Amino acid sequence: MHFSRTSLKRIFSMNIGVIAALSVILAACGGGSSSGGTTSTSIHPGCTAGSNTKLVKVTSVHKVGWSQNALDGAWRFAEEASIVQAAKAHGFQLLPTNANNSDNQQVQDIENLINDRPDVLLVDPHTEDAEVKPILDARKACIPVIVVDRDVNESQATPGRDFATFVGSDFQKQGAHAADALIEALGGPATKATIVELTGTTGSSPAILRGGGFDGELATKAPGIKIVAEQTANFARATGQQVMATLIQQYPNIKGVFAHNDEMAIGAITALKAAGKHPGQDIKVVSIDGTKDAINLVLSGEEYAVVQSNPRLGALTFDTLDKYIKGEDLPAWVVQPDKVFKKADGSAAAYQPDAF
Ligand code: GYE
Repeated sequence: MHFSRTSLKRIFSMNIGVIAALSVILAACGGGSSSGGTTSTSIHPGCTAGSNTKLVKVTSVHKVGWSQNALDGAWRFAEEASIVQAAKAHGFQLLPTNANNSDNQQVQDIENLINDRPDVLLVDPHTEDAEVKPILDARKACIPVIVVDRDVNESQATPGRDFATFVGSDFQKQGAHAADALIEALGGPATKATIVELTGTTGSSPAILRGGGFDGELATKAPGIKIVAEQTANFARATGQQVMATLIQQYPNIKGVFAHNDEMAIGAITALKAAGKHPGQDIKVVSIDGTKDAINLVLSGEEYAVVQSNPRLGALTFDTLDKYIKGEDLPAWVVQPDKVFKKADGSAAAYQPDAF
């Protein structure tokens, strides 16, 4: 198509006119940040800027913002696929972001998503405190938030007010189950032994709660089993291997390892073998998640047990969103139930085909 200079100019000035008219309409609707009674999809009817999330009426959803904290391993890939699939099944447009394990990046991602005016925002916070502010900003912009997988610090952001609800696992219970499995592996509650704990990303809700659940259960059920070192390996396999390589030199007599996730346990097992140990025989290893790699180590006997942390949160999250749209009362926490997988009782073999 070919336009003369003058016709181009006319089209241009016509568009300016349309844009100006649209801006007036948007401004009259409360356009960006405040006041209720609007027909715009960006501001939900009846929402006053900064009001209680419960009062944000979302009658129809088209655009869903999704702030993922990282895409760095089997667990996160499985979670991402599950969210993408569930959004598609609902016919929603998903706006995905990936913060690459950076709090600064995730804060920026959430602020950018707020500017995209989604109808609802899903956030999987990297750590408990850092993403509080942008979540509160979303509420102020009348965009309801569902916190998924990792929780936000609930003393700073309250479910049912600042965000709709939290959908995720009971990390504290996972930690307690891991302790029970390790106690069993080491010979029962009367055992005397030393162990080490590889912790997840510092300040993240799974690291805080898995650590608390494990340490508490161990201290009450088997006080003769002592944790001689607790060190972070950031939920990462390579870091788990490095940290374990150092720890096994410092503490050559340990009898057990608890890793906050499978990736770190797999790295630790590699390091233990390189140091001449025989995981499954002289050192018992327990971790959390349920990846295929870890379940295979349970089946080969190198890991004693894996506590499940189900990453397939998509269906539960979008069912929760459906309830929110219908105006149903949501609990403060929608719990994703988890199991424990061991070789001895056949549970690891039964689960293996479904592992991620
Ligand atoms: O255990 C780990 C991932 O937040 C529960 O994050 C999740 C944890 C999971 O990096 O593998």
